[in-house]
Formats: sequence, C-alpha cells, structure tokens
Amino acid sequence: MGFLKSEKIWMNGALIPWDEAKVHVGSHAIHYASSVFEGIRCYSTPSGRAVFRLPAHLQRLYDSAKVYRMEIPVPISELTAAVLETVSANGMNACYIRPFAFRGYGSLGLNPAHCPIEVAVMVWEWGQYLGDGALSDGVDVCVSSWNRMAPNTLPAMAKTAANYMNSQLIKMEALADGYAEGIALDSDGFVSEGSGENVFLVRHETLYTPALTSSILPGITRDSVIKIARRLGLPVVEQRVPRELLYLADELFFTGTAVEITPIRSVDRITAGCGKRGPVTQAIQNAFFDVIQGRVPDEFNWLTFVHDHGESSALRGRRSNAG
Ligand code: PPE
Repeated sequence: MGFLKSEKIWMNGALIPWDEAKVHVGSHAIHYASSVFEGIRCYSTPSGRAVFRLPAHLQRLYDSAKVYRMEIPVPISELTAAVLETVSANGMNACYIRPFAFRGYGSLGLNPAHCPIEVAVMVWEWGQYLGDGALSDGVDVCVSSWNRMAPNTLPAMAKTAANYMNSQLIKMEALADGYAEGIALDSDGFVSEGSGENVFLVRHETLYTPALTSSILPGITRDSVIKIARRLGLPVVEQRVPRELLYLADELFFTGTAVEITPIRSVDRITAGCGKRGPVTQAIQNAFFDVIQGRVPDEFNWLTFVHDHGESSALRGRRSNAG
C-alpha cells in the first residue's frame, strides 16, 4: 500500500501543498491526544459531487471540542467552506474528508491553555473500509476482550483522538485473532460498538441498536439508518443490547462513514442468521445508496453539493440545508 497522499491540505485558513502541512513534535496533541476530528464522505451523483450530511458532521466536531473546552478558532461557516474548497482543490470525486482541530505547540503539561488551536482538512480516496467485497459478502467479527471506555472516563459522544487508542486495542486484537473487526462491550457488559462503527441487529422484524448510554459515538450513519428504517416501516429500538443477542440475531450489520453499511456474517465464529447479507440489511443498504448516489430525491436534505468555487458552494450548501 502506498503512502496516503492527495494534493492540498487546508490548514489554519489556507490551502497549502500536502507536503508542507506539518506540526512541531512538541505539539500538545502528540503528547496528550488533545485533538477532535470528523470523517465524512463525498459521493459522485448524476448532479455532481455531494458531501453526505456535512452540517451534522461539523456540528459534531464543534460539540466534541466543546466537551474538552476547546475553542475552535474558525466559525462553522468558514470550516464548511474550507471542506468544500479542499474537495474541489484536490479534484476529487468520491472521497473521504477528515476535518480536525488540535492543541498545537506552545507549552507542555496537562493544562492546555497556552497552546494554540490548529484546524485542518485533509481529503483522500478511501475504498471499502473492511476490504473488497465486505459490503456484499459481510465480515467475520469477534467480541473484544477490551471494553469501550466507562462513561465517567472518556466521554464517547466526543470524537476525540484519545478514544481511538481504545479502538486500536480492539482492532489489533481482532486482526491478530483472524477477524475483520471487534465489537466492544460497555463497562456494564452490554454491547457498545465496533472499533470504528456502530452496530445494528435485526430480530423478529425489529431493528435494535445500543443506546447512547452504552458509550457509543452518536453515529451519523446510525442516525441515517434509523430514519431510513422508520421510513421503510421497520420498528427501531435503541436500548441496552445483551451480548447473546449478537449470536441470536437474524441479521447484523455495522454502520459508519468509512464502513457505510456492512453486513456481519458471524460473531465469535457463530453464524449470524443465514450467514450472508439478509433481506432487511439489503433493503436498508439499497435505500442508503439510492440517496448517496443521487438515484432518488434527497428527501432528508442530506447532500451538500460541491461546486468549483468554494465560497458560493458553501452558501448554496448552507441554504439547501437550512430547511
Ligand atoms: N463509532 C466509532 C467508534 C467510530 O469511530 C465511528 C466512525 C462510528 C461509530 C460511526 O460514526 P459515523 O461515521 O458518524 O456514522 N468512524 C470513523 C473513523 C474511521 C477511521 O478508521 O478513522 C469513520 O467511519 O469515518
């Protein structure tokens, strides 16, 4: 695999060449993980490139920062424009977008008050997160020996780099044991989430997913799937999910920006349902891909179109998302 690279990165107010977007090793974030980030996808549609749920993602970024008393020095409108400009400047069609903010170089020690807050946007091409064929064939996963953070340790609703040390433990263990991904339980032993995905299951024609009280990231794909399922007439329940329901489910799948909607075909080598993508998963996937690929009207107002002049596209995006 080659190095990650595209042409330009937006950093602290300007687009600069990829190779010049550097930080000092004394930056606070490197020592203490003081950074918040987002992952967003941009898709190709017949009416041009469209970013999926951009306002929701950027709002979550500012919310994550707020929990950590971090004042992002640019308004959300400017960052919205920066995202669209970065996609456009890199000539990207379908791509993954990573806006982030972090405490930079100033002083070290735990009080971050004297460190500047830096903001950047990177974009790159990112294919199927859990490997080719995962979206149609599904993946084999395990329940991790690691728990997700207890609610009074690291707040799960904030998408901060620190939470991803826990995710890396889950991911590396799963890969070492021959699984594509791990699902962590919460500190009370109920199902929480994957290292970088939310989890859903279908049982008796009802969709279940862990509630926000199980130390999950409030996934934007999760929210989209809940809205799509309700529109399809499927009951949706957000509640504590006991581990054994993973083994007894008729269908299971992950949701996330990177993973999109990926079926799970086994958990701990116990076959999930019929061991392949089930009909409910397929119906939800179809409805989701119809929206992001622009095959149906955008009734939920989820798409922000990228035009080739950053500022006007941001205005248009804001206007089209206002309603
Ligand atoms: N839980 C976790 C822990 C998580 O990291 C993600 C996204 C989700 C749930 C789903 O959230 P959403 O993308 O809003 O539906 N994980 C991102 C990071 C992946 C990475 O490897 O980096 C992503 O999917 O972009």
